[in-house]
Amino acid sequence: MADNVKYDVSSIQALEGIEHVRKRPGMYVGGTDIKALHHLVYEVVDNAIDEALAGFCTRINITIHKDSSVTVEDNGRGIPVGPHPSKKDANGKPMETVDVVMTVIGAGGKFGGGGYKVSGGLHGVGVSAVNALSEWMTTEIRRDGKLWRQEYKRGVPQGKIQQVGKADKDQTGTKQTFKFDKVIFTEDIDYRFDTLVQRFREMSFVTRGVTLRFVDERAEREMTFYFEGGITSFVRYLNRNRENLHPVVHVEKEIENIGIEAAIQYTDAYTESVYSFANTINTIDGGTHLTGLRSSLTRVINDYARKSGLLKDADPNFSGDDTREGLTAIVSVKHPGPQFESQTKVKLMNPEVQTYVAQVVGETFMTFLEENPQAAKAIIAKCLTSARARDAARKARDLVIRKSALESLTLPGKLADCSERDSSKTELYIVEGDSAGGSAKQGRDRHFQAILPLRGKILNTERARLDKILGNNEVKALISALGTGIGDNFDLEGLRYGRVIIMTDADVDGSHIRTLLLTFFFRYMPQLIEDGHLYIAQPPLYRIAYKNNVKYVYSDKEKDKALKEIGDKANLQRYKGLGEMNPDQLWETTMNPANRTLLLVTVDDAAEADRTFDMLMGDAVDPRKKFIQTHAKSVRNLDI
Ligand code: 28F
Repeated sequence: MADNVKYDVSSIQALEGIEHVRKRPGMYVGGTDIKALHHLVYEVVDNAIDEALAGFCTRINITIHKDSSVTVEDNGRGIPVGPHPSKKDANGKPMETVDVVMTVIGAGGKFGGGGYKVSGGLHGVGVSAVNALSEWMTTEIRRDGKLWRQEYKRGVPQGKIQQVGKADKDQTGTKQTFKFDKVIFTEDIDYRFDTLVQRFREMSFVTRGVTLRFVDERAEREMTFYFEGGITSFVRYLNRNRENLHPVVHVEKEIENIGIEAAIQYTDAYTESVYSFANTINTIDGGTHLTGLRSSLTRVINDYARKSGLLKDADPNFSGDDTREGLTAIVSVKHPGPQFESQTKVKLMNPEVQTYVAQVVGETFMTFLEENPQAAKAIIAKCLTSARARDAARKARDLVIRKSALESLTLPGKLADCSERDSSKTELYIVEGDSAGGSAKQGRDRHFQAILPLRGKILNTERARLDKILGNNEVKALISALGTGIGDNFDLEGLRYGRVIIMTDADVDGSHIRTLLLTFFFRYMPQLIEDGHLYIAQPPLYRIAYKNNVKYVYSDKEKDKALKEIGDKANLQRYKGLGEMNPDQLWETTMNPANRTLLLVTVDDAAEADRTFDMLMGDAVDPRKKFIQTHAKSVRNLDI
């Protein structure tokens, strides 16, 4: 049938568009890596979310099949079937609507096409880009009592849309199934359950009343999200292990066509957990909506504290940091024309949003304080404590920073340094535990590899502020070994090793220490990460011996594959920790540049760790343990 297809003007443009997407995937989905792969799913789900935000859809089902094809199905109106109102071919004949949506690059996205797109906005490139990057894609539409189907290969329609059955009159919706094109994406990547779950959870929190069901047929796992209370539920969820000071304060208003919603609750925690969303996208770099929320809370709390005499004339105002400690809040805006800082940085820039959010949140929170004096008192007492603690911590930290500048002149005793002095050639392995440290010292190439063993728990103080970590001896040793200083004194010029490699066990403690180190680097030495100096070592999970050969594998998938090839003559050993490997094995598998794989840590990874740190350092022990355990494996893969 494909032979009979004549390409009209729009469809010729579509073909050129498809070619361009396949040639330059980076411009449309941000690359060909695992992030870009997940992007495909978000793009399709975004369309269903849009249909939900428009008020026509209540259920969204997402399924990853065994072959890694993905189905997304909604119970919305269904993409209209029939001629498209504006896209015409060379003969003046209109194109089929579904083909416009599925093949004209930018038709459904932010490049226009009428009717604004609420969800997404950041990607917003349209489902046509997903189609172009898929080996095949099938669209099924239920509408007007009929079931329609259209198929595509690498973005090209395979004939004309066909009616393939009937549907109940009240059964409408859109179903998209696609298989990402292996030719395009980085070899051997696949969807990660946890990454997708995280995104779907966030999406459903900010789209109240929609049930999102996610099934992973590869591992027979599934999750359903439904949040009746929207972001209020989100705040309750975040504070589930914390002691709160008052019920969640919620506000929802529309100003100048911009939907503004916020939910706020203070707890006795030391950290701030504030998340911002623009058109359901988690804006991890914040932006004007977040600034508006924060500034209004600081202003209102100061105003109220003065008025009520809780803050005396002689006391200075609370700083932003003081009013943020223990704050859990979500701000979510729905904007018809969102401006983002750039394609990759997720930061909202529209200036008017700051004013509107500050106004709406300020009014609501002031009213709340006035009507709930007990809660107000508790919040202000918390701010006072935090102001005092911050003052004390600042003094302590300055001391440590000044001292560490001095101490960095002497190298720590436990550092096994390398002989090479040219930092473009040197590597520092930060190793957990003395026994693993011993193997690493013996196994390394001492010419360019230095080893710094850190003892077991770098941090055992519950609920410690990160400031405290600076006083820790292990961390002090790390700072001096690196030679850069920290905080305001940081100087990349001083860096003694071109690569700084975190090497920890693939178990719970290992992932805890890794998270802690990532958080430390993120907060005190971000340039180290930005400049691409920080890595994570990948020790093997198994050793497979057969006949006279030995093979090391780094994932369960690889292990299964290898065992299939070798058969049952194989002798399998699982490595529980680095300490179980002898020095030669450690060198061969994890340290030898010829064989090893290193994961480069990006700022995103570290920011994730920083958020995770919050959760790891929370109050209740059980949920924390559980979190670390369920995430231990994925932390290994940097999917924290
Ligand atoms: C599985 C992912 O993509 N859902 C969608 C709709 C509904 C309409 C629509 C979509 C019409 C003219 C483009 C229906 N009825 N889920 C989805 N649900 N697209 S995608 O319209 C597309 C536009 O050009 C829809 C009336 N208006 C819109």
